[in-house]
Amino acid sequence: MTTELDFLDLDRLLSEEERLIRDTTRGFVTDKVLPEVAGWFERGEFPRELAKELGGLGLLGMHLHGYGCAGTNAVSYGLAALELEAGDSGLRSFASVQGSLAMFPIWRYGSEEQKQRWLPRMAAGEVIGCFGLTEPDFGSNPAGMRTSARRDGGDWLLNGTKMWITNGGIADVAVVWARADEGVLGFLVPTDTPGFATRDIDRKLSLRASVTSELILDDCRLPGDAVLPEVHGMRGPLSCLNEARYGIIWGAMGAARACFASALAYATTRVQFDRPIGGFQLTQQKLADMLVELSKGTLLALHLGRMKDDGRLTPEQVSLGKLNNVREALQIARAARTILGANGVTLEYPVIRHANNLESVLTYEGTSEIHSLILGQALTGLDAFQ
Ligand code: TGC
Ligand code: FAD
Repeated sequence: MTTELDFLDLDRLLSEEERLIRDTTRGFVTDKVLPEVAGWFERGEFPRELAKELGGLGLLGMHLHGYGCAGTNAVSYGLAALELEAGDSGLRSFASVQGSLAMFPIWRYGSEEQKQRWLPRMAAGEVIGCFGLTEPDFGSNPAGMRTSARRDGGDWLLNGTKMWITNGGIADVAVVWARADEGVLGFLVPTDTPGFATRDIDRKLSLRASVTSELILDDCRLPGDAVLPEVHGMRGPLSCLNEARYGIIWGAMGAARACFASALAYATTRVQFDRPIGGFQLTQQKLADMLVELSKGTLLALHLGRMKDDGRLTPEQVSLGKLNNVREALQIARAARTILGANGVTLEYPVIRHANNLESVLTYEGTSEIHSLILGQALTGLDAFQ
């Protein structure tokens, strides 16, 4: 990586193993993703075969231990998320949902039989998972969910609709959160179960290289052992979000780095008024601001990663990281877009794709407003959610 892209020499803060994982992921993105991703984005597709390739590299559920998972530290998981998102936020989303939102709840709250049944094939990318929490009427406030689970003899019957579910239409198993008499429970729903259906959300202008779907549960009958036995209440789904939000803190800096690199290269070669546009002070101001925020955000991600590896990272600290890094990544993408002028609005360059993707990243996994309120509550002790 050139000095401009690692201005603070953060490379020196990484172990040899962490660098190896980062470089392997970067190589995969360079060889297999970058040549194709504009086409995937344009056609609105996520090639399913990528799942097995990511699995083969050990990138799915990589920070989980046992059951075929790589068992890396949190910093390595973050570095991989950064490199995947430097390719496209849709690719990082796939890995986040698979590893942190579908595999993590099974690993953390599942029975031994559930872990054995699902995790090794999910780590290999042979089985794809999704995470159904959001509903049409309950996004920022998932505690209001209407999807219900009721007992019917030894079985469970699930009814309801989940909305905006990444990987929904390509999933083999859905982790569905539903309200039961005992409180909110998590269910493992094989997607070929009668009463389960999906409908992909079309006409999406952001995160296009990712499948986003509605999940429909219509008297979906599940055996008694489909429930995750080790958790009930909103703590279940919200704790999974910590894992995925942590990956986004890193991932957003990948999208930002790609935009910065593109703008820097363009600024030194594009000539107007007889000189490279990088020679104008206004362009230099933009590049300097981008560099400052990229460097600070990456340093923040690394600090939070080291805290996670020490077992000291709190959900509120994750909120700080997600709020800052996604917001700044979006600013970097928008500034980069202006430097590229008209070329900045085409798929010939990665910038508008990243900028559009980051609009979704700003909203999912807790909007920037929700993370501000989480921090406000931590500071004042006062809940301003309602
Ligand atoms: P609240 O009453 O505060 O808490 C209920 C219970 O949950 C516990 N808890 C947490 N536990 C672990 N980690 C967290 N981050 C937690 N937040 C809360 C809490 O301790 C309590 O436990 P217990 O045992 O005492 O019952 O919860 P609330 O319902 O008032 O919610 C607060 C709020 C607004 C912060 C929460 O609802 C929230 O975070 N809303 C945002 C929703 C969201 O982020 N949805 C994401 C859906 S998934 C997604 O977007 C995937 S995109 C992935 C991709 O494509 O990459
Ligand atoms: P709303 O909650 O309706 O919010 C609308 C606006 O109101 C936002 O600006 C919000 O910040 C603001 N607002 C809401 N409440 C307050 C408040 N108390 N104070 C101030 N402002 C407030 N969900 C899943 O479960 N699984 C997935 O895999 C998944 N993947 C997604 C993929 C994509 C591409 C997208 C776009 C979303 C995905 N989501 C997923 C859903 C995502 O988590 C929600 O969109 C998000 O939580 C926000 O919910 P909402 O869209 O209903 O917005």
